[in-house]
Amino acid sequence: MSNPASPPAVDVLDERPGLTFPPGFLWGAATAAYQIEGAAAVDGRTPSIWDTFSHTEGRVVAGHTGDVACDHYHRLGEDVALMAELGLKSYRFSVSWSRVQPGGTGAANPRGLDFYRRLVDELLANGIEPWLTLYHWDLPQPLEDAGGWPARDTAARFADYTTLVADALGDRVRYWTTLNEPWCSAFLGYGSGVHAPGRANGADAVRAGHHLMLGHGLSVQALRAARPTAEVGVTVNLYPVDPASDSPADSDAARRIDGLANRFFLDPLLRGSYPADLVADLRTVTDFDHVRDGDLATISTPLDLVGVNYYSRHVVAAPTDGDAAEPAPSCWPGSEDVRFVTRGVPVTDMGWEIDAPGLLETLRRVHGYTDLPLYVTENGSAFVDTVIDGEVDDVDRLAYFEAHLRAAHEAIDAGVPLRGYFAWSLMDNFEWAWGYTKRFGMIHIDYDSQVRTPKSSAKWYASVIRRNGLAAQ
Ligand code: IFM
Repeated sequence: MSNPASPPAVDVLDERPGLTFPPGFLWGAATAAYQIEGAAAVDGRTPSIWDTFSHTEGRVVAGHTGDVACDHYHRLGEDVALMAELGLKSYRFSVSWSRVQPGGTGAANPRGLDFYRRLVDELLANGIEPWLTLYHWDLPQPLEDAGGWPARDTAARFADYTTLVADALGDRVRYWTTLNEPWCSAFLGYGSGVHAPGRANGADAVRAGHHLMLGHGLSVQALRAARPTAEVGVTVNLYPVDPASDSPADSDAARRIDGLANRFFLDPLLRGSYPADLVADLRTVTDFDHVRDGDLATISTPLDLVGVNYYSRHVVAAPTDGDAAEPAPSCWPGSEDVRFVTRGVPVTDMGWEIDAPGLLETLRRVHGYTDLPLYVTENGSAFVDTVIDGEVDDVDRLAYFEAHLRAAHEAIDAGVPLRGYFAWSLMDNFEWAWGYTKRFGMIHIDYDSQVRTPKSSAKWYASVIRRNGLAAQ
């Protein structure tokens, strides 16, 4: 029992100091074409693998598709005005390959390119730096029909498409990302099949990962040729991977998953080689005969920046007896039976553990690979939002951003050249296999009326941008 004479307790642990970010820190928000644009069959756009996948029964929750999404294609002016109200310094969007080069080969579609020209011009007119991602998972369907990313030729097609976009937009876009999260394209798209195109074959997933990176390298070279002054990078999604215990078996499970999740991409892209232990782990899956002389040199073509997408941490344990039966389709080929463990810490609506220190750890790790400028190109959380009297008070999302920005600031203090941060996402959108059932946005979308409502997190983020940092609490 407390002593009634003592003063009320002061929770000093909850007093957090204000933090200022370096001058010029690039505050942004991100989206992706298929997740927001809609207008799936408008102005010459043809299907991508996500159109096909979402229209296939049983692939996406509740049969949701990106046909309309946030109708951003028709609401570009309103959406850029909302970005300007937020005070965004930069907006990261992706280009729909099927919109600007229907079918994935041949001539450009001028009406598709016009949409992005208008978007970029509107951003620039509002003082917002456009940040263009060339590939956020939406391969033109005919390229999938010709073999998709497991086929080497897709990498060359990606380079052609890059040139076409660079020729059209390179005069007004400074920042370019080739790929977004190649792990998802390769291992969810071709390994477990929970993402488009929905194929489930470990060897195909590994080949797809390699050809995505090859396409990236060719794309960097195409961008350099078309626009020597462009700032070019790639975005990878990374996770700290911890063993559930200090047993050697759990440590080995963590090493294996870290190899597939992180080093599969970081090592070729930034060091020009595949890690030997990863190649050994995958020996029952593939003999890597798809890797040709010169590929790794192309993949590691020098960059100007690296984009890091961070959401959560993996904690893993060794298989228990009996786990190794018939391997089910998996996004962890060769390591299908590793167990993913939950620690009982708070999670988001995706079930992903909230782990802000993991962002610091991840940024320090990438900096260990390279001195290049780093950007957090995505970070955010899904929570169930409720609109009450026209307001959405998303305190959990706001707290998630706040904690991760503190971790980002700690990374800068630790010497990481972190130059910017992009919240995922500007607005609620089509969350892939989850359809519209998961909301990541700072702006609420009513999918019936298309009314946009900035949530509390949006107003808070605007104040962070204004003061270039976090207020004391
Ligand atoms: O919505 C996705 C985005 O497309 C890629 N990064 C992770 C986000 C949340 O799942």
